[in-house]
Amino acid sequence: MSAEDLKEYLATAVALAKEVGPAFKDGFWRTGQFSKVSDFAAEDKLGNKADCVTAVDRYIEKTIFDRLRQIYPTHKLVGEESTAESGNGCQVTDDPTWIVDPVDGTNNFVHHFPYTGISIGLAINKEPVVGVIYLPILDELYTASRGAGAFLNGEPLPLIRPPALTSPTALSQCALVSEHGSYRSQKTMSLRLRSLARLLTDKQDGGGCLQNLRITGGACPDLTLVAKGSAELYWECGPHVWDFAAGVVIVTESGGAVFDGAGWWGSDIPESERIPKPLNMWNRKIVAVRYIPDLPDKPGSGRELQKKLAKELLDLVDDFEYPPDGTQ
Ligand code: LIP
Repeated sequence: MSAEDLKEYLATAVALAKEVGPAFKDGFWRTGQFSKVSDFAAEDKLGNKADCVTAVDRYIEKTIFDRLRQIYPTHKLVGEESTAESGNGCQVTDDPTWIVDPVDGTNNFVHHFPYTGISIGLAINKEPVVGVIYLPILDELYTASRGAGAFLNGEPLPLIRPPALTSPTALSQCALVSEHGSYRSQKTMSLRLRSLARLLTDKQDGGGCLQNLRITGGACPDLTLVAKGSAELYWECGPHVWDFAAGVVIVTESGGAVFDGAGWWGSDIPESERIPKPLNMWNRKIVAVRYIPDLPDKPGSGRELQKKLAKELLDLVDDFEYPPDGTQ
């Protein structure tokens, strides 16, 4: 895969995101709640009304997939609506694979809350290499491709730069974005809430004393905040590969780092082995850390701090069991 190929794939993803933008905006302003009288009513996916799909999700995914099939007939396609509705996980291959969430932050979409958008990622040889997130209501287009940087409406990311962008050395200097997810069993919710409580609790009581916790309602907006420099960390267990494939490219190309998000709380893994592992994007557990500038006279310290912050977080959160999105 050459730099020219990546440029072309990125241009395709941008063109597709822009093409479906008007349908997204149109749907956003219509009735989106569980009303029976609207063609745009949200349908319940999990039986608990916490996860929903609208006609707009299906329309956008179909439009994008129809175009991709015409342009790249041999490429594989993974999409929130078609893949989730077929009920089958994906067989992960080295083939170019487009990974699409037509409406990320669907709950925001149906509540007319603008942190919602279209996510188009491309993985080649199982590695995410192109990412486009378009938040049409906020008029924010995030673009990135492997080795060529990340941008917001053409401005290089991170948008916040040193000296305004400092080098946090502990969770107590960090803002975390996370989500409550749509699986609401008592077991899942209590693991999640206890993990968040530990992260927020004072250090003398065994916590991380995180400075700030935010929930925007979608993995895509969360990852764009990390790429921009407006949040230090994103951690979530349970989102799907289509929620974050594009965001992973945008974060890493902005100088950020991504890791496996399975926590170590209560595990007997010795301290010496608690090293944040590379992200497996089909496993639904992720930590992302924003770009951290090196400390004065300490080259490489920014990368070390990214690992340190991820470790500090993972030490305090539980592991969660979710069926993976794909098998290799
Ligand atoms: C959502 C993700 C979010 C997760 C939700 C859901 P959707 O995606 O953005 O991170 O917590 O459960 O998967 O359904 O709005 O596209």
